[in-house]
Amino acid sequence: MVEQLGNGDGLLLVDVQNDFCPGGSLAVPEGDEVVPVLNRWIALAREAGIPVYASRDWHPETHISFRERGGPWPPHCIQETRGAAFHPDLQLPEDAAIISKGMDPERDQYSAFDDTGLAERMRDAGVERLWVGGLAQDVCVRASVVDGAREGFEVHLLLPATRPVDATPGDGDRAVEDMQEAGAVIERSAEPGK
Ligand code: VGL
Ligand code: ZN
Repeated sequence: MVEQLGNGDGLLLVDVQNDFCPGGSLAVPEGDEVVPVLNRWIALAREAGIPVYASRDWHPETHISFRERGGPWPPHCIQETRGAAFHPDLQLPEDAAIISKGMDPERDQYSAFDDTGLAERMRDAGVERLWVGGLAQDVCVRASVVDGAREGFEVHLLLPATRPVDATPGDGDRAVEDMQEAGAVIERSAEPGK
């Protein structure tokens, strides 16, 4: 729980992209329901003047994670397509830092911290405590939260601002356990201070 956001806080929105929402090519059930919750956190972040980071999956047309290449996923989030765009209702601040990942056709990057320079950028901005939501809870959110904790940030998972793809039933619950074990605080309320 947090009373107020301020100095030392940062907000990370993971992969809130059309392809991960209903109607998208790798739709997360109820994935779009994270958007209004995250919009409230974005508003709080702006009031507090804290930095907002938004990662995006940004794949070339033939990516190693795609089924046609033996990977686990249908093609998704192909660079410059509508599916790769942020959800249209997400009120991303103009000065939000965009972190693209998954651009190497031969390698996947689930974590927003994997070889992106994000941890250094956050440290340079004075971030110590990180609030994280987005998609998918059991894939890129999980990897980003675990890495963020390993990088030494005090990571808080905004549970109502995430949804699992649940490729195997129970993946979401297991991911939450993994994140907690990695040292993340699991926030079960949709609003700060509650
Ligand atoms: C993701 C599956 C494949 C994610 C990315 O953003 O959670 N999931 N690529
Ligand atoms: Zn991907």
